[in-house]
Amino acid sequence: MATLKALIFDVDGTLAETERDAHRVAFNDTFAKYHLDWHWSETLYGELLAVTGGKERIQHYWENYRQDTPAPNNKIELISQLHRDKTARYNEIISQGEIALRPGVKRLIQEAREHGLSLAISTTTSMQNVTSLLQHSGSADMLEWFKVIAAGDIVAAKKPAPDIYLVALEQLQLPPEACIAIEDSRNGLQSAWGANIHTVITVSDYTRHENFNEASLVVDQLGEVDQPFTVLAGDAFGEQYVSVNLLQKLAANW
Ligand code: XBP
Ligand code: MG
Repeated sequence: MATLKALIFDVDGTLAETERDAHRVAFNDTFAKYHLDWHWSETLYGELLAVTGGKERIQHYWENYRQDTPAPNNKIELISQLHRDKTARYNEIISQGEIALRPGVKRLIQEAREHGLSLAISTTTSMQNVTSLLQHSGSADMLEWFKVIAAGDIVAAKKPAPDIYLVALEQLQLPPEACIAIEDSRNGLQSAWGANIHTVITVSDYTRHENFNEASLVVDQLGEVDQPFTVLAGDAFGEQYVSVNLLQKLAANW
């Protein structure tokens, strides 16, 4: 039996559906700007998501799909430059405010605050991207609600490695059994579970077919009072949406 003290949220796919209409578009716009004949279709992007991290994804694509594109001596620097431009473009897209938070995200975060739980983020994407998503899709002060934000290149090994969750635990100064991770992908689940953190999965557009065997609960969305979730695996104790009460019931069974 564990007492829940913190929720640790993934970002892309979990807080918002950012991948297809924001990250993917930003990558493609950047490739066009650099006159590269690269285009990531919605389907191809789903395959490429197996590799986490934008720079790592570009390198993986170049080396495995486009060996016909000549590589300059400063290839790694060029990838970093492409990625900087992609981040700028992503921030432009997010600042238009058209990518909404997923159902139940803001409600659960507010509920957690009312219960005195700490909030953290554990993500592969950059601090800059997290900041603009919370600001434009959440609210002006939402960033301040999070005690810890573990993001991007602060770890050498990105998800599915556990490192980014281990950083979050260290900064929260909590043991894994006092926390629950909210994730949307197999890579994210492996990362959290690798740090011994129990995980609730809210499947996203690109991840609903993935294997979530190690998860405590798998749902199609966090849900709202008037918009119940569908339970895909695990026991939701008859609840209709992911509430602090439900997360505490899950924790009581660890
Ligand atoms: C998802 C990812 C990220 C984004 C791109 O991370 O794999 O790499 O697709 O982000 P998570 P950057 O779900 O863990 O947040 O281009 O900023 O690396
Ligand atoms: Mg994710």
